[in-house]
Amino acid sequence: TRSIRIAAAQVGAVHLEDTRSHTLKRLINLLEQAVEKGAQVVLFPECTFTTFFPRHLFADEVVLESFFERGDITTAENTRGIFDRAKELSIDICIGFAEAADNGEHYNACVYYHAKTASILSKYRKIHLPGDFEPFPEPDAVNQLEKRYFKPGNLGFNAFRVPDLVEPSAENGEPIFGMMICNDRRWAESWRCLGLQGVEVVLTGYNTPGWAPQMWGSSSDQDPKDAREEAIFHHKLVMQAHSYTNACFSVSAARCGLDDGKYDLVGGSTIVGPDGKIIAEAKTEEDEVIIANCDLDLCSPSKKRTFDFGRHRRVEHYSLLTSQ
Ligand code: ING
Repeated sequence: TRSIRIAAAQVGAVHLEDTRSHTLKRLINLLEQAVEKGAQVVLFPECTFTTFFPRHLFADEVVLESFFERGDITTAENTRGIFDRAKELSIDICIGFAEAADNGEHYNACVYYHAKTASILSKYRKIHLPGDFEPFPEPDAVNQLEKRYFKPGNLGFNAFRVPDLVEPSAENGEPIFGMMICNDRRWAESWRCLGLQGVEVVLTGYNTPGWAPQMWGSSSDQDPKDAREEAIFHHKLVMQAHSYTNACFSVSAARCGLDDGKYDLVGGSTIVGPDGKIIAEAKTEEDEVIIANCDLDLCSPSKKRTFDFGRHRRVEHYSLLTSQ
């Protein structure tokens, strides 16, 4: 079979004042837990080396730049530790970070690191940036300033084959992975771009507020408990629906918990099968590893029948999708 043991490393609260080394140690600890559970691949959340800083407005450029990684993330001071440990443990990781790119632009990025060759197989830069450029006028608003701090990704949605995870002689060949980040998962286009490349596993890290009425455009007299439950419902809804309609597994890893005791991020890390059913999900909103055996050949029946894109899709009727 082409079964892979894939884990999601959910990361609990990360505070503005937490040191880089403290947070990195937590990530390495999660990696080691995943290895103990037999994981071959571990997904980490979006922007996971620091607190989710796009919720803040920074006047000081130097402070803002401190949240970004520059140069080779596998050898940079603040981040190399997780890649060195992944190499030692021979486990692949997908991990999100804020990228200060060589072209002078800033992106919300993630990489797939292949332990056996100690190399980055693929990099993705978040295309759908939610929220706003300017903060809301209300002083107590929960802001989301990704449009201020990042440029839309310029690498597209690229599926890629990962060597050394299954028997090379297996009929359907090496597993086909794809990556997206947080808000991307709410847009069917992200998934279909990967689905059309035959993707079998979609990896998605996320930071999703449990309470952000201004950003949602909902009235702030909404019951916070209901709002939080709805945020988790919508997260699972899109992971399940798009896994089903693209006949692929999906893995999601939350940055969650109460950053700085006040900024609420929801958990709900999941592993979903090609039938859209949840096969593993986090029980806490803390650091937690979830894991599942993903038999990729379970995607085939749906890719060959119900969602055989070649036989059933009628692209001559879809021009609106790329013209506006
Ligand atoms: N966070 C949120 C997300 O897409 C959001 C932003 C939440 C947008 C809810 C709309 C509704 O999960 C990030 N980082 O994209």
